[in-house]
Amino acid sequence: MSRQDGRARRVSADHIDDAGASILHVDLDAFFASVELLDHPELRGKPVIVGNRDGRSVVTTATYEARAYGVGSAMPMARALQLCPRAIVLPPRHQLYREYSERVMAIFDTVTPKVERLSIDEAFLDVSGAGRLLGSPAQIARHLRRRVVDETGLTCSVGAAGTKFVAKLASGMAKPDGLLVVPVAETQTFLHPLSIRALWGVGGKTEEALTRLGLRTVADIAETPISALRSAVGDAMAARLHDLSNGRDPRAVQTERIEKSIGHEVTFHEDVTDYAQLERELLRLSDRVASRLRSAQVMAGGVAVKLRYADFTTLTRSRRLPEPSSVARRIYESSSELLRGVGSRGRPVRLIGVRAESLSDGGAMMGLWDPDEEWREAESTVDALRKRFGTDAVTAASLLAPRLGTAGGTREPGHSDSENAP
Ligand code: TTP
Ligand code: MG
Repeated sequence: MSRQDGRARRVSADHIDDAGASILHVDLDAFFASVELLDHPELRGKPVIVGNRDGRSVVTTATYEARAYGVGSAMPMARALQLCPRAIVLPPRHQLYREYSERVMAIFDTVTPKVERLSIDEAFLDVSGAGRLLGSPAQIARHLRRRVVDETGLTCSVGAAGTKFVAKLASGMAKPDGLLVVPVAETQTFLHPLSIRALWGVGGKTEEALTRLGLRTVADIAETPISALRSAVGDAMAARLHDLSNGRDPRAVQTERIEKSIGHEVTFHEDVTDYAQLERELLRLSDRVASRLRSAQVMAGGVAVKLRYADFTTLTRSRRLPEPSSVARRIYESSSELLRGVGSRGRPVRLIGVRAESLSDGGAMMGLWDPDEEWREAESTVDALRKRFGTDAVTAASLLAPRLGTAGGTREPGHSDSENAP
């Protein structure tokens, strides 16, 4: 998609047909950086990066002024500072961001009970029932944006549409500090010129396969018979692409959260400095977490990694998954990226943990559009085997063997596990 630097910003005029555009996607602008600016007003208008300066760290987020230089989330810090040498780098203060997140979410909760929190700074709101009290979707969105800025000093962007998928795309285009309403009747016109990458789940191999067929825009996909899509990207992905490109997205705003998170952590008897061993632990923990997600029939929207060093300093890093998942491989991929982002290799670690966050009801999506169908099935088979033969009968390594070669996932002697879903 676009570079998310605000250059392609699209917002709605005051009088727009918003009937039925009652799903709002709200996302705070440059969230961590914007919170920092509240404490450092003298830095307003300057390129500011949030992240650790040390060599191997990555950018957590950056102000739009820094994004103009090409700086973006997850970029190595060293690269970001090459692109924008005069950027001011501030270390993250996660607790503070959580507090602001709670305050913003509490504002959403006063607008409608139908709020689905997606991550620390974004949520879907279904305002179809809120109309009598607060007005039309666009009026509600304006009211909400005003309240968020008045009560917290933070700006957010809102997309309003008939479906979640389109609302989320719209908020992204409205950034920063904008509102974009996609009238329901114009959903197709809105979607069709977009690149295939705008479609949820399209990247990497799927994108390559579609490009090979000569498909470049959403309109191209909408016009392709589903049978042709099936042979290119498989049944589940074809069904999803066919629906999304035609403006259909059956997912409802989900308010119920079964649990807040599911996590496992391990305390080593002897501090670990070997990076490969930490990676192996992540693999094993990811496998456990995923297995519990599946048995609870939920999907994780995000993953967090916790590290406690020998001196007892503890840090957690989290990120959202490209899309909700209950597949060990996905949890592992994200958690190991997080571990890599921490830097400070070689520092003795006493505890490591993996936590699946932003859980949502898996049933709504599974089987409908599920590009990870094969992995999920394989892993479910493992679940069944474990039920019969015990947890250690099938190791994490055997799950992920094709990619990870010899990484051993069996229990290392000399550490204790804890399970800690709240
Ligand atoms: P985003 O909403 O993706 O990004 P943002 O709010 O900084 O910027 P914008 O929405 O205007 O494009 O993520 C919210 C916060 O989550 C972000 O401020 C920092 C954190 N985050 C990470 O820690 N790692 C990541 O890889 C990403 C994408 C975000
Ligand atoms: Mg944001």
